[in-house]
Amino acid sequence: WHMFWETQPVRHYKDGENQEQMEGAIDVPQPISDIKQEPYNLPSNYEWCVCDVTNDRIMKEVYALLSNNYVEDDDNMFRFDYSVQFLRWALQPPGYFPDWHIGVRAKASKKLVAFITGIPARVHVRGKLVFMAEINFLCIHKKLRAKRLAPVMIKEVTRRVHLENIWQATYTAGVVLPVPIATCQYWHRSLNPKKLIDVGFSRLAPRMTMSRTVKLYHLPKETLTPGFRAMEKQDVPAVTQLLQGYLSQFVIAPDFSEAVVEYLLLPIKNVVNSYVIENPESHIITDFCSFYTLPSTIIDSMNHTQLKAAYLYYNVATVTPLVQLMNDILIMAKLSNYDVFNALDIMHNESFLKNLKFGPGDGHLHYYLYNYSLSAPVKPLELGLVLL
Ligand code: MYA
Ligand code: JJ1
Repeated sequence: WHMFWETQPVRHYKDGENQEQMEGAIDVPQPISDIKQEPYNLPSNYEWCVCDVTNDRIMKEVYALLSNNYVEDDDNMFRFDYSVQFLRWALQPPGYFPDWHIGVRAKASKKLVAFITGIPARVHVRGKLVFMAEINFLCIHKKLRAKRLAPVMIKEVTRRVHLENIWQATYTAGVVLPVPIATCQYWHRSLNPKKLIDVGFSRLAPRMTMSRTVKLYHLPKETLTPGFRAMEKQDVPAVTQLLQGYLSQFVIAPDFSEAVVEYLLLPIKNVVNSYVIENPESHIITDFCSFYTLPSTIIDSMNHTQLKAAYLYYNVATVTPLVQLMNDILIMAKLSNYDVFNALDIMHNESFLKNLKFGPGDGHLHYYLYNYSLSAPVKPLELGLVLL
């Protein structure tokens, strides 16, 4: 029973699960003049603030809130540790709205106790181009949980998105809400198996020794595909073309402009790594792959405090086999000292996961749309969208 979600324009479990559904917006847009002009009311001890992500002092507060209170695995052993640099990058794509970076502060102490963000994005949904908000980083301080603050924050971000004449949103969560459009699984490829086992991220397989395990996950010291190199600014048009061509086959996929590709995919140290394959003769860019950096805090560990994880971002293989491209990106991540490489079972990822010794994780990621109903659920392999 979902007291809040029942009231929202999302699919509900009672909606004929077996019947055919309409496809498209659930509620029609309101006239902008009908949208509530004032923020929603918070409990009286709290107030709204806009978190200016360009301000170092404010980003330290956001970082402190998230690094201590954001998403953990099912056994509370690891917690996402998004860096300030990463958050700045994720929250300022072309056309972003500063007032979609919403904080809640205690009135007396001014301490930041909750956060939610939106960024604008153009997303293709079964061929239709839809202007959306991507909602992320919803976080409430552990001491303020279960007080029904999340619904107020979601309504407030919704109001601010509506004020920009945007009526749909997409978001992902580790929890099941009404109603996922798709449910994906995380897969993990050990790069530093000894550390992963030491900290309880993975286990020694039956009848395996540590030295056999280290050997099993060993990777070459350099990439194998001729022409593999870091993406540069001059590659933006070619990479945009590759992505647009590749992503058009998926039911849900971002509509990437050159400006967005330049912003999201040009390498930034410890934030996003992108590579291309440039044909040594023709100099044509034939393939592309990328990952982003999202470490986790190891919650109670003796020897280690942080797990360095790479997450597969976007990939396009047109000439090089996808497994070979992925093998090269694993080599790059290993050379850059990442402990683990994570990927979802979306797009064509299934085709290389087992081959390259990824194993299934215990975490799932559910994808959602707000105010948009799909006529049928989507398979993970029909998803072409990665949220940060
Ligand atoms: S997903 C990451 C979410 N963050 C975390 O998991 C961090 C750790 N957890 C927390 O900080 C809190 O537990 C949160 C809930 C903040 C998650 N998405 O205040 P409450 C519903 C949506 O008493 P708390 C991400 O960032 C829950 O079912 N709803 O609960 C994407 C219940 O409603 P109902 C959620 O535990 C976020 C109500 O909240 C989530 O103190 C997308 C309880 O509220 C969740 N992850 O706080 C947000 N978890 O009674 C939606 C619980 O109905 C965006 N709930 O079951 C929608 C689109 C908006 C824009 C639209 C524009 C057009
Ligand atoms: O990282 C995750 N699981 C790990 C650690 C499990 C620790 C015990 N719970 C895991 N490890 C096994 C690795 C092993 C390596 C060798 C091959 C076999 C596998 O499974 C999981 C994902 O699997 N992560 C989480 O649960 C974190 C939360 C995920 C939901 C994210 C929500 C994001 C919302 C923002 O939009």
